[in-house]
Amino acid sequence: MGLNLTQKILKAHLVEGELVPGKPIAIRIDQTLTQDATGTMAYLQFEAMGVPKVKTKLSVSYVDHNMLQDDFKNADDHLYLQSVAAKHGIWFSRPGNGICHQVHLERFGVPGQTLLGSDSHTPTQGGIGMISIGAGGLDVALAMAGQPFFLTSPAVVNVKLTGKLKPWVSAKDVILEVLRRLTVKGGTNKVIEYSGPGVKTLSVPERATITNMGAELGATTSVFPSDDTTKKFLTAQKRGKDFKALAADPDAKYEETLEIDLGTLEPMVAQPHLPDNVAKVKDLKGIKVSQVAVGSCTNSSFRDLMTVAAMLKGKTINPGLSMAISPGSKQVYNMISKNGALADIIASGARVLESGCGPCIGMGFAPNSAGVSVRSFNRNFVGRSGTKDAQVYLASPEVCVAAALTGELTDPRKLGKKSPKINWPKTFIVDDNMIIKPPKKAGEVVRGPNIKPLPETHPMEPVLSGQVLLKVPDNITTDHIMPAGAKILPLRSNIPEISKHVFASVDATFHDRAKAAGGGFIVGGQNYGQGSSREHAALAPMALGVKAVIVKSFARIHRSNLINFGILPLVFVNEADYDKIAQGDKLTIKAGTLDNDNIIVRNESKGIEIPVKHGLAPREKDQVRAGGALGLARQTM
Ligand code: MIC
Ligand code: SF4
Repeated sequence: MGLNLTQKILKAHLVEGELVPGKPIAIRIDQTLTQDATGTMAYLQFEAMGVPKVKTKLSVSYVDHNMLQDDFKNADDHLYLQSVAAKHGIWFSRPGNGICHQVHLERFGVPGQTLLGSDSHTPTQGGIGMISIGAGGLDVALAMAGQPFFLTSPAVVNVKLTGKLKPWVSAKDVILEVLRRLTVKGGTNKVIEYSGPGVKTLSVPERATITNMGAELGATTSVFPSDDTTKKFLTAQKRGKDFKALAADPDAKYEETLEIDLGTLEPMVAQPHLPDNVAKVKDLKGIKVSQVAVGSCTNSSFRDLMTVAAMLKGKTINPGLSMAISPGSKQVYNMISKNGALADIIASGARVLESGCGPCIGMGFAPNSAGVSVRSFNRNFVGRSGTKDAQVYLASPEVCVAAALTGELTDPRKLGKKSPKINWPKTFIVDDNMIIKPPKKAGEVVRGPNIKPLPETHPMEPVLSGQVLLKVPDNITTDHIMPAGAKILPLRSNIPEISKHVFASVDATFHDRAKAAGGGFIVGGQNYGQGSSREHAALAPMALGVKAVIVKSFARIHRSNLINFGILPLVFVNEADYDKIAQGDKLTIKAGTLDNDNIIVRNESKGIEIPVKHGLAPREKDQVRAGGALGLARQTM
């Protein structure tokens, strides 16, 4: 029987288990990436493992998230990251060089290899045929130390693309259509594999937009075949030697198949406040827009910014709004500046920001009160923009500029028959002057006062008791649990400080109540912990004494992060039992040694018993028992 592309790459990297969907497997990791907001913790953990040099083929540390530097904190983190990278054989992409996923695609991704990144949008590299997976920093640290990555063998969904996109419709509309059909939890433990004749009509950056935002499906990753288009892209990056043709066998089997005729798609948006709340732009009339932003790892490639420049050329941004642009990489920035496109953007009145994550993670350019912001980004969770009551719509660069010019949500097809045509250069401007190769001899690691030691972990107790500190509904994101943004992001390497902000936007009393109660439990609904890979959403609750989280279902990365930090992840056997626990109830959980997966939660306040399951693999049980993966890793290295 033929293999699909996912199976081929996983098979070539399999070190443990069988490729049967739902079964635990372990794979060898060729490359890792970190970014600064998750990287400090990842490298502190890597240092704690005592491994002198990384054991991967390539590890890269990027600085792209924390770039505001409104005091010493971010600058301290950057120096720590640069010095720790040099010491352990890690490449360092300096602040200003661009967003990790965009730069990695340009300079490092290799078809057929595996990549583990401490950022949920690591699957961007699926655009060139890599199996690239987002994970918590600790898992990435373990991969750098040469350990395999453990995951649930995924089911593979074939998205068969036919036809060709019509003018003004672009890659963002493709992934919005997939999100509309599968929803934000539809991809859990699945890989989304694209195939069909429509693939060759999409450029590499367009494919990368689609795989990037596959993260919003909760998918393990997404992947495209590596074909002539990939070869052209890599050759234009002067990396032709990294090319390898890859595709599924003609008789490959998939667990699910979905067909999308690209020619039938229309411009779409994800409405507030979830990426799967998708609607056609033409159906949304008269929505006044107060802000537009084009950038982020989803839509800030050369293709995207050239489209923006062509649409803005000779025009002025609507007086009712403000527009910002953040180029995905120094390469993109440099190219649009050399070919004059940047001048068209500047002349239109758009505000040009530096190359980095910027407004996508609330680092500046927050919308006005109750403002409507149309963004080419990938997440529109409540408050993520920095303004709690802002209404954020996610859209293609084309829809963004149409709004920027007209002042309201506008179908770009109204702007004319022909959409801008991009002239692709034969070669990109390749200049790696902002990437530091690991030196033979490195100096001391620099630790400023913002770098605090890792918090202590404690082995799990067989009986957990305490009160329900918080009860939350479905689809709670890591932005709810551990907000980011300009004020909180700089605290990422200081757990005692950052833990003061846990659940701050949901219940500002959470931190004080958790402290006063000496810890306790969290109860949640479906898809708890969706969104980012930030392990701080587990680390900080752990530091506040959270012992277990009981939910209807978990998002993949967050569940692993809870385990990594010794918090017991429990799932209701009967979802309706969610209603039998209230905030403030006292619970007793006899978890024992975790060998038995039929666990009873005794609700002491109501005098009832509720069955739950942990579903932990043997290795995960050891980790939870030990109070987290780091302690365990230290014992086994
Ligand atoms: C995000 O888009 O939410 C982030 C910020 O890139 C996170 C990582 C982080 O919180 O540092 C992610 O996607 O994993
Ligand atoms: Fe950065 Fe936004 Fe991409 Fe996260 S989603 S890596 S914050 S650009």
